[in-house]
Amino acid sequence: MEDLVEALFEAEAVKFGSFTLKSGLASPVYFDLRVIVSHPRLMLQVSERLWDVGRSVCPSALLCGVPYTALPIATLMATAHERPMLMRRKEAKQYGTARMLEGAFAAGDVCVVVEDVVTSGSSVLETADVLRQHGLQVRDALVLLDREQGGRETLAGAGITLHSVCTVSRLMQVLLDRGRVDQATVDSVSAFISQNRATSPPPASSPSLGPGEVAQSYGQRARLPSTSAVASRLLLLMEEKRSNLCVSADVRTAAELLAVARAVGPHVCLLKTHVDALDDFTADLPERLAELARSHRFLLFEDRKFADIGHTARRQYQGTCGGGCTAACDVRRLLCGGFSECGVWACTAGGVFGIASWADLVTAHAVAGPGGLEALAGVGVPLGRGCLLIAKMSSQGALTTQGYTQATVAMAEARRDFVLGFISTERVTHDPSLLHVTPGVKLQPGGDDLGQQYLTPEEVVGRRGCDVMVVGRGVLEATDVTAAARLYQQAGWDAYCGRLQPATAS
Ligand code: S5P
Repeated sequence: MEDLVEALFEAEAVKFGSFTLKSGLASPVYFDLRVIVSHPRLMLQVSERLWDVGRSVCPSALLCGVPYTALPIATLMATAHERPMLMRRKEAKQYGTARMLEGAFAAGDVCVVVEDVVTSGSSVLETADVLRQHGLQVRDALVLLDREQGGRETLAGAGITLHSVCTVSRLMQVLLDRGRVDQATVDSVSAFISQNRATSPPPASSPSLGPGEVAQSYGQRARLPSTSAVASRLLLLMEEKRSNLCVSADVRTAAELLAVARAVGPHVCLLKTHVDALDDFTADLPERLAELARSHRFLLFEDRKFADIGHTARRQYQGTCGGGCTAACDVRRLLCGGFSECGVWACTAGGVFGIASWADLVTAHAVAGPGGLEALAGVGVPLGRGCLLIAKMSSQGALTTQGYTQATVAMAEARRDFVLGFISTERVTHDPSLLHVTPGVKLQPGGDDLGQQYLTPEEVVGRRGCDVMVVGRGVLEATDVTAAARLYQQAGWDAYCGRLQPATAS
């Protein structure tokens, strides 16, 4: 590695002096790895060192170099070791196929990102985003030089482990030991690096976080004229309970669901359910859940993800009626479209789960267009219910692309009486009266073997400015579920307080 550092210095891939960076900052050091294309031996050395670092971490992964500098490096690694690679385009072709990714792959394949220098991590993230949008799993990045300016941490927050051949501190030490630089240069570089640690940027496609959304407390946002009644109820509850935690109670039986509700109740603002995944749903379960929700002060959130045409979605959302009706009387009347008595012959309602009769919130996809949402709103609004539209999913390869997300936001804006916000891994609007509820959260970033991707509470609430974090297995798989919920509650609240202005932080 020492010889490689010296060779980079000789090839002027590392320079010292005064350089103006793209950001406008004056830097005493400059790394330009593009020059190595003129030094074939050095290119080989660089690619072999990256291979040494990477081969044990990702034995059979595809390789993808961040364009352009890392493209030839990844190519050398791929050809020397017979490892297939992918090529990411920086811009879509104007003719033929509009592919952003070239090469053969299948959804679920693992791909490692290769980069020359990492500063904030944003260029690795951009490439990782494209790979993930194509269904690939990205968990590792190989880099020649880590500038130690926050990139490692940012990438970890996005579930990517950075493996570097060398850090700037190590490089400076080698050059000092070999008499290539003096101590004053080493000191000025290390001062520059520590004073200019990049903070994690919001994701590229996310609106930047302005004072509108992040500097106002939940309580302040609850009182905005544009905040819907349901959003306001939730925001006030969050402030009162000091909790932005939603536990996703993904369990098998009704007894387990009630036990989880009891255990996490004091620590959550929302309890999320998938009642259609229970083995033994019975008509009395919603009322028992509602009792716990009342006593522990949380809202019930059925994650039904409606996605059908309006006519079908309405039937799925409305309650069971005609004999099996479990809804309170006034609710039943509403669901029955005004009939005073429920009866199979008269009732338009359907669905054994009776979701509208008990769930304060539901989720819906925008994919079916406004008709689906209209139908749901027709049922939910008179009952004082709310809906979260799914804007950006947490799973790898999710098809919630930027255009789709924008259309979802537009649909939400047209039904503000029903839509209180979004399910999204990042903020998709500046509007502080719309909530961002984020699944895929764990204290340790990473993922599962089916494409779920986890970010930390600090990343989701602190950096990305989301409002509620959804935690399932992070809590449910703990030996002490209550203690785990308390831990997540604290982590989420700390992240929220950290992002507020000092004047409003509590
Ligand atoms: O994009 C999404 C949307 C949702 S609602 N990604 C998700 O993971 N979810 C839900 O959040 C998912 O259905 C599950 O109930 C929960 C995440 O659970 P965990 O165990 O992975 O934390």
